[in-house]
Amino acid sequence: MPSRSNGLAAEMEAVRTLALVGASASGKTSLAEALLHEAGAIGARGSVERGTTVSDHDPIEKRMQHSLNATLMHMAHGGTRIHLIDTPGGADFLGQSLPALEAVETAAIVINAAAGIEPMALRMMDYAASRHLARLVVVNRIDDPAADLAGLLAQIQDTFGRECLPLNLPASGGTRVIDCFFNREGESDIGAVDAAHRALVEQVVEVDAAFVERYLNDGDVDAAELHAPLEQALREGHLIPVCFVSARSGAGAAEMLDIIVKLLPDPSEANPPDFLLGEGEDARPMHAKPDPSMHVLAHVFKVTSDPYVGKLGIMRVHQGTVASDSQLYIGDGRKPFKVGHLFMLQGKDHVEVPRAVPGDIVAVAKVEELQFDDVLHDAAEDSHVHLAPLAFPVPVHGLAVEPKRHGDEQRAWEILGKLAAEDPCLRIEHVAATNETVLYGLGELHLRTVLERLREVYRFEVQTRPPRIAYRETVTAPAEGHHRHKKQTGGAGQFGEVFLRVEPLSRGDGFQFADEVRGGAIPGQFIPAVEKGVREVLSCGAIAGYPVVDVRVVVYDGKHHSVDSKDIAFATAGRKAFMAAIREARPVVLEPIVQIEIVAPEHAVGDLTSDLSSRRGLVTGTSALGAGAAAVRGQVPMAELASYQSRLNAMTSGQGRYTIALSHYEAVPPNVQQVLMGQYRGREDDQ
Ligand SMILES: Nc1nc2c(ncn2[C@@H]2O[C@H](COP(=O)(O)OP(=O)(O)OP(=O)(O)O)[C@@H](O)[C@H]2O)c(=O)[nH]1
Ligand SMILES: [Mg+2]
Repeated sequence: MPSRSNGLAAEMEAVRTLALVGASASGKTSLAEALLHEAGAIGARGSVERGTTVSDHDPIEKRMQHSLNATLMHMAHGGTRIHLIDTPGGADFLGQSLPALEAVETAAIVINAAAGIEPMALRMMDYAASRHLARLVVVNRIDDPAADLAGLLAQIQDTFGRECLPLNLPASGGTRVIDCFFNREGESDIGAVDAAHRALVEQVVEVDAAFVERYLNDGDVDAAELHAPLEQALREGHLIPVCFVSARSGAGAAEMLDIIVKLLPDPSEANPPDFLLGEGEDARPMHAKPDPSMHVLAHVFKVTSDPYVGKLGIMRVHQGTVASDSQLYIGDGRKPFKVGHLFMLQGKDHVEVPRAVPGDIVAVAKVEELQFDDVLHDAAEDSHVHLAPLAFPVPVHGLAVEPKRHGDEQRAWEILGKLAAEDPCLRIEHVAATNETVLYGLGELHLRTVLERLREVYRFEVQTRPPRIAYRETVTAPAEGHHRHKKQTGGAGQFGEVFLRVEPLSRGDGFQFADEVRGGAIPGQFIPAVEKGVREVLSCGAIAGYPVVDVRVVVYDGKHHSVDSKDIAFATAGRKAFMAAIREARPVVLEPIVQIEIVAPEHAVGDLTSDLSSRRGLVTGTSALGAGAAAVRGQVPMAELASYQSRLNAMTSGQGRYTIALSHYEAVPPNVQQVLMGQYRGREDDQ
């Protein structure tokens, strides 16, 4: 009789994990539906248009007819359990699609046969390669008469390499597919099956000299014997198989299930994920072992919380077996939690399961401490294990938000904080310089869906506007300032007099304060008060109301009075002397300049560069990225990027994306400075 652990090992070998990734509208959600239907997991096949798919179950997804979240599904085929993750194809939702790659052995890059290779397919291919995943190219929509399948296959090989070889081919006008791995007979819509079979077998045997020899001697090797070299080729990226399917007609869906079960790696056949043991610079690489009898290592790659269902943590088990009575620790936390009910998800539905082996993707409910990217374990030595971080795009698209109802600020902060904790590409920040709460995301669409969720799920209304620009003030020449503060009111008076000078510092040097008062003209005990007064100006500004930076202040003389001098008098004198000095020191307003990188179709490059110049920008380089895409890099003032995404959409038919990162601060042109100073005087006058 097999021991319990052998039984679990067999259970693990019968698990496959697959993430559907690739461009928006390539048909991932429809394909998930076709696969679930083919495997018998659902009765009728739903459609994206009618809002009846298992995957797009969120009301906002249904309305938009696009996926916005990574959705988990599972099905059984040929005694094997398949975990399928459908991801959104929109570049605004990389915070959902990228973590899915941490939970699977195989990334299936779905390509819309009528649209060709789109930028998201390139991006996902790169991400999957960087995580050492097995990759499968799925050409969807073979029913579409507009599709040139032979041309597309050639383009796939040009773009992703000659190791992209079909496992099956479209036939009978795209109404079915013919296998070309196990089978070598027949004629497809795009060429003879035999030729495709040979190309595939030759590629696979290349990873093992013994097989090369057999192939050369016998002219073929039985595909049934090629399992080990096939898995090796997938692990090493020596083979990127291609399969054809129509999610709409279902042609190729059964064959795709067979491919998943028979050819794609089980958890023990894939490259182990890159874990790190230790913190910071001392962290060293560590591999989890896909062994159900070892201690547990599981990674939380998604959390969701909503007011109705509560919190759900979704984890991929990498090592050991998690059962409902398991006690698991979260990272370096000291108190374990009891797993309780374990669920496999089918879209919005839950199915309770008794345990999860390596490869399984399961959810636990109502564990409030669980956070995105946590590692769960049951052994003390694993308390400092992390998954190697993913290179998430930095959210730079900002929107200032304010609750419609006064007094709701704290609640807004809490709910937005919760949403940001679920999405690694969403950030919420209180910007002290402008006193605003700013939500940063990957694009307008991203933020719009967050605000819709806020409104529909949390019933919370906010007003939004473009964030204020974080201008700064500084000086460009040395100058002197003086102020005598004298107040005589009935009893004790106030007296303090300060002479100081300001000097410009290099950009980024901040603020320096020096005391060069000789002979006790200002007694030492009052110097901190002078500095305090000076520092008040630092945050409020002297000419346009923005923080003052990169300036050195030297207090060198003053006067005091033995009775009337006090801290408040010197603070006032210091503040006013500093303001006076700044106004004499050729002050300027500085603005943030960002590095921008725009990725867009090549034909738009001319428009993009001239548009950047018209925004006071500087183009520093352009380069071709392959597959008709190009990158434009440059520098541009942040203030010129308000609603840039819509302009970019117009110039690139919605294909363009941009990222920005703060580069440095630079003086604004004199006309802009006049405007900013005018607005400040306006505000001052109002008060
Ligand atoms: N003709 C045809 N249409 C398809 C096929 N697969 C999907 N579609 C249609 O293409 C559109 C987009 O399909 P989805 O399944 O939502 O695409 P997706 O990749 O999930 O898109 P995102 O969720 O935005 O990433 C829908 O209108 C589908 O009905 C197919 O095989 N053939
Ligand atoms: Mg979808």
